[in-house]
Amino acid sequence: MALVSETDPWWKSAVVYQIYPRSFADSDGDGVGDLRGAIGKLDYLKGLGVDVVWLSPVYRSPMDDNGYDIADYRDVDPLFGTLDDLDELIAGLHARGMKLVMDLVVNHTSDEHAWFQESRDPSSVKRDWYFWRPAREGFEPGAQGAEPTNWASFFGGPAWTYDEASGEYFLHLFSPKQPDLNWENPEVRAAVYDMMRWWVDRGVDGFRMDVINLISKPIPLTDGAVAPGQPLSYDVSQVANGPRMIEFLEEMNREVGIGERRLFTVGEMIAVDVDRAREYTSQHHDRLGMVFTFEHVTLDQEPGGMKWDLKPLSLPDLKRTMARWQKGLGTEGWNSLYFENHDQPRVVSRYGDDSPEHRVASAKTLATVLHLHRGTPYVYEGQELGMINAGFTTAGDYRDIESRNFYTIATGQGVPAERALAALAAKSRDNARTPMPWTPEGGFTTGTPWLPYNAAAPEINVEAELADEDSVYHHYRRLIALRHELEVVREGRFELLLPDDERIWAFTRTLRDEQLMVIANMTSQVAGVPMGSIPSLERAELVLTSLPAAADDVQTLEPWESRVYRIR
Ligand code: TEU
Repeated sequence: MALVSETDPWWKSAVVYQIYPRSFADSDGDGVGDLRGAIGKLDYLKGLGVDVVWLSPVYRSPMDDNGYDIADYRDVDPLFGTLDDLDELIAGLHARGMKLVMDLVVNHTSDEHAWFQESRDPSSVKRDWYFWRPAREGFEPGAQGAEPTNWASFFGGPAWTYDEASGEYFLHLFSPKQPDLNWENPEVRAAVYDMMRWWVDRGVDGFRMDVINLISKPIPLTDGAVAPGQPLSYDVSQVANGPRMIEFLEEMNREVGIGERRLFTVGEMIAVDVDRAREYTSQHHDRLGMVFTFEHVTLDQEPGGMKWDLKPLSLPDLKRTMARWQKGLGTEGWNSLYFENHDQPRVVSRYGDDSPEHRVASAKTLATVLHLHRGTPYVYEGQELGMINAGFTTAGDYRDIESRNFYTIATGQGVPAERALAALAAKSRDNARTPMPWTPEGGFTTGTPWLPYNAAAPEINVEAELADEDSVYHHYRRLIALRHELEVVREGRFELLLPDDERIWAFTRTLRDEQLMVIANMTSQVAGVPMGSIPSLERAELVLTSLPAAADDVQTLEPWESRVYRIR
């Protein structure tokens, strides 16, 4: 007899917490976070109530991209600790009823991985494990424009690097130290599945799959569309969602036993639309549990402009985009719900108001709307504190490869330094990577942190927020508890209200005869609610609010006030 829980994926009621290990907790005073640091914080995570920890890469790596360049998939980098520490982390999580999801970075390896080292030799059996190609026809190898295709790397410059020793180029969609694996080769796939099984046997509960829809490439590799005035093609659709994506995902599922073992999977996907995401996450197939889309985090980006050209967010755009995903994935697929991760700026600075006056209320209200959508919510370390952007002002403050390359390339092309710095201040990945402030003094390390603390750490830190019942932290704790408690949060049908309203974000979630209504003022001014357009609140019970005390009626909302009503 099938148990109910076997047909209902367990992650539907789960909340995921992302640890970016470098910035989470440092146990040995070298200024870089590590596994023993994380082990020391498990009770903190349990207290917040999260079910799953997604651990960003801790594998052996030269750290060109902070570990997203892996040199050995089966070992822990000494910077972070040892395999024994990782085993202890897994055991510590399991003992507290939490699970561990590892980051799986298999679109590329590090150029220092043994596979790539072997592949450098043209006569090696591993030559075909990566994409080696001769110069463009009619071009001298190594000459300008001789790259096999016109693709740009996501981190700037061409996606091909010339290797003089063999006279050929290798493909790297990210840094030259991150060569792309050739998934067309069955040996590559077998090696990846074998490694995944090895981790599952070690006790991990699933995988967050880095840029997974880039693994199937359009063969043959050909030029992409070029925007006017651009030397290279930034046409992501050219390289994403290749023809064998579904086949590879299903094969991986079978070979690793993902469905059978009820493993958690989330695929990070650049350039995925709702229809494709529904195919990838369909409950009728064993492909992916859910995907990370980028649509709702590119709405403040000027399309076709310079990378990170800023555009003010339109609230109706954000609401409608999220609603389209809610409807589009429907009951067949499943959504991931996120505003932050290690690549995105802090949401309270981005879509909220990080001034001392409105920070707490806007952080809570952004959390409320996100967590009460249908899907699996993600909390990125520090988001539960309402942490704000780093506030860096000089190019030298940035450590991230993408940020540093961006600055060099933009200013090299004549973009004024102030404009490039303004873009970095808003969008740099380092905004999310400042060390986790555990105490007013910092408390992340006894040494010098690899990246400075946020200047707001004396006010925004774990110690202060644990002690304050009205803090952003306690609001997150309540939201997480609400999801565990109420079936309607997990399963309820989503309906957006007031789609065109520029100030109010309102929606309902409905399951059988139970309804939740979420209503939020997304501005720093008092806002009126058009009462005729929302369900009657006569039999409504207020279950959560962003303000310590809410007024009786909902006609007027304070700045960034949000309320959750339960109607039965
Ligand atoms: O991110 C993929 C990715 O697309 C990001 O580079 C993103 O587009 C960019 O940072 C937004 O400005 C994943 C990882 O999350 C990221 O940390 C890695 O650098 C990247 O893949 C390569 O592994």
